[in-house]
Amino acid sequence: MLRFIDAGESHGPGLCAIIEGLPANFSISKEKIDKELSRRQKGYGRGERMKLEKDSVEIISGLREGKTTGAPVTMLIRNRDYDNWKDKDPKETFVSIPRPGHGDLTGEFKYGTGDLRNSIERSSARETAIRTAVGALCRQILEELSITIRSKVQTLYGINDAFCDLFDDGLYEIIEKSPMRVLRNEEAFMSLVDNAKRQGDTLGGWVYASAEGVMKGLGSFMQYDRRLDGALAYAAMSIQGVKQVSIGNPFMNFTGYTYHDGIIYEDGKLERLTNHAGGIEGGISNGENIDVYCYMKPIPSMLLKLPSVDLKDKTNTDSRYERSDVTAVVPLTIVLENVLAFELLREILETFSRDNKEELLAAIKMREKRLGELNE
Ligand code: EPS
Repeated sequence: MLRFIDAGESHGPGLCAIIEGLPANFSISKEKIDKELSRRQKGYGRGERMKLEKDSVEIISGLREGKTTGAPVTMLIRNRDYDNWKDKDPKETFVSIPRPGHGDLTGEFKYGTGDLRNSIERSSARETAIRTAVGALCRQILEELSITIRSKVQTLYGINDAFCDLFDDGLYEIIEKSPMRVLRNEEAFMSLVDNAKRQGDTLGGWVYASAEGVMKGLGSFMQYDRRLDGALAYAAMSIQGVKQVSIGNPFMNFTGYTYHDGIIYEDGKLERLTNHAGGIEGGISNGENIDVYCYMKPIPSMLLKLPSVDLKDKTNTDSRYERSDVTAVVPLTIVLENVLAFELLREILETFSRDNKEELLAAIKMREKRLGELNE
């Protein structure tokens, strides 16, 4: 079983994760993980914090000579901003007015520490840095299995960007270079961000990620908790700020006849004429691209004030402002890619359950052989 646990606070010394269940003998590059961390930090609409951080991972266990050994891998990302926080007086960082939309108040309902700062620190989307690192390690194993994951921003505040095939290299190059990670509507999206910023407001939107090369037969309909779509939706929904998840494009309007993906036999393979199902039928991957769309709500920290209550004396007041991004849809694309990488590797190991690279590759080959799709 592949699993991980992470820890760390937004303004504490750092974030860390322990991943357990990785097969042995896979080469892992720290530089590739750092590249994903840097992709996550880019994007238009980010606040001041990203100017302070320059995320980089330290791998402190589980690799020997750059390869997995089967031992738990421990990763650490230090918070540069910690230097600005470590000597602060707890009275200075104390918070008693919850920001609506954040975990400030619900965290206090649950943990009752008396200082909302504790909820703020752990519920922060800063945690997505370490989740990205975990996925970035897993996607290096996926690469060896010829699985690629790509993403783009699809909508911002209800405005659409063009739909496109993310595996068209020419188009994807444009998306990768765009500060909004869009194909066509970069200027319109950037001016939406500028306007929201001027007004002290924030924006949400949909992002789209797709995985190409995922083998047939991951997940199962045998039990509700083994369905691949359920697992991916759970993982995507657990990213901070995500409120909706769709497997397959949620912006289309179909009848049964126009929705379902016709089956053809071509080049020695069973394939589909379309992929409206997003690559999953009956909770099992069908070999088409796995398409996941996520909607992120507008960020709840904003200059505009919302009604709130000072918990010290229960007086009605205005919400407090904490430094904030205007939108985090751009980093969400990268987080989603890497979250999906972890989940897909977990599902692969669930299905093929092997302890090292050679045995895993052999097991996958055996499946392809049964399906008659092995090109030897
Ligand atoms: C976040 C608030 C901001 C974001 C942060 C998530 O941080 P700060 O409170 O330090 O200004 O920048 O995101 C990150 C630090 C990151 O690495 O993505 C929040 O409240 O969720």
